[in-house]
Amino acid sequence: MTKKALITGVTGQDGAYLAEFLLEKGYEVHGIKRRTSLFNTDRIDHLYEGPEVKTRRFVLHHGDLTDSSSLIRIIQQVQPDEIYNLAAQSHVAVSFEEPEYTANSDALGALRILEAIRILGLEKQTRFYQASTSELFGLVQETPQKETTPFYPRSPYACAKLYAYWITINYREAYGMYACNGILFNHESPVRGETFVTRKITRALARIKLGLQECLFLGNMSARRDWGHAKDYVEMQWLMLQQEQAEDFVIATGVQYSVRDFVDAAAKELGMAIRWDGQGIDEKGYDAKGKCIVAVDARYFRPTEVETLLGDPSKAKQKLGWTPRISFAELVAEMVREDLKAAERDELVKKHGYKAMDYHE
Ligand code: NDP
Ligand code: GDR
Repeated sequence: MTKKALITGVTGQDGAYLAEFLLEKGYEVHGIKRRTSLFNTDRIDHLYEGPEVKTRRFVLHHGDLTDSSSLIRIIQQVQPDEIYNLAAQSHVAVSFEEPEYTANSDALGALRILEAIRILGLEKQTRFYQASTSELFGLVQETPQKETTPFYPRSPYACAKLYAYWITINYREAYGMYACNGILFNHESPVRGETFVTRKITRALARIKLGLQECLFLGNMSARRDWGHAKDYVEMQWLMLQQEQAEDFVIATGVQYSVRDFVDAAAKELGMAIRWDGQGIDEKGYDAKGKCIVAVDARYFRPTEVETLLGDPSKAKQKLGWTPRISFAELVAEMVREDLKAAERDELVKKHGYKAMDYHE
């Protein structure tokens, strides 16, 4: 029997990698996307199989985590073996500006799916994965962080995800559902959203190199993160749903770098040496000609910051046999390579007198 998976947040970074991974495994994959005024399926367009509905193994449904009716309808129609709840307002800084919406989608969204499973009587049939986060550790109480480390959320995003984490465990214990949390540390890729710091850096430096942009403005460059590759991490999401018993796992590389280290690594990949000057809010980076190409902009500081995160993935290694394959250096190199290609395309467009695509944060 072909297994059926339902992915919320299929148009996002992880959703796209997971859909591709599950299709390769032979699954029928259903994805929930929300209605948008512009196309937002760039990351999954390559998975589209043509108009013949009967033979398609990749199917999209319109729905929204803030709309129970759509979730119940889709789950009833698909009767999935596995649900991966990846949809979220996932930007920590934005959550300070939209705290109520973030709670609605990220906290109550998980509850709505769990309730839909229960209302439809699928508790024993449908396995549930919740995209939990290292942001739960926030103001860290122990280093490195593992499954038993106490949480201390530091943003409306992390507070919402804390509710989703516990409601997943509660439904597992109350109703015997196979429901689990993957506590994932930061993971990136060439299709990472452009406003997360890694992608912002690789995209901006590539454009600066080609003269399409003057300067890269960042917030807290001392923040330290445990960065992995999204492609590695979605495999673990699947593995977590293939165990005999549902359990929660930390997924991380066990290695930590600062934002500034990431800038240096990306610049090196592009053959751009950066000379640093100052500290904290004065910090600036200059190129070989003495031109300032990286500077701090206080607009990107957060009201409460997560300064440092470092994961201990021992449990996942031992019980899931999971280890990350792609190194930090390979991740940076791949992201830089893809953003340089995109910048070259923009350069060509500009050379022919057209306005290149741009975005504003
Ligand atoms: P993205 O921001 O790239 O993708 C989020 C997805 O959720 C998009 O498809 C988005 O749709 C969708 N979405 C947002 N709000 C709603 C809503 N109300 N209803 C339906 N869909 C919605 O996130 P990632 O792929 O990076 O992350 C996946 C999940 O993992 C998220 O829950 C995130 O919080 C969590 N996580 C991510 C980590 C990371 O480092 N990447 C680490 C730990 C946890 P649209 O395309 O329309 O915006
Ligand atoms: P994070 O990722 O908040 O860890 O959440 P992000 O890349 O946004 O920030 C990482 C660190 O870099 C600092 N920073 C900046 N961040 C952004 N976005 N833009 C800047 O200009 C900038 N300058 C410095 C931040 O302050 C922070 O310390 C991500 C998301 O994917 C979440 O959904 C997920 O749960 C966590 O990772 C694990």
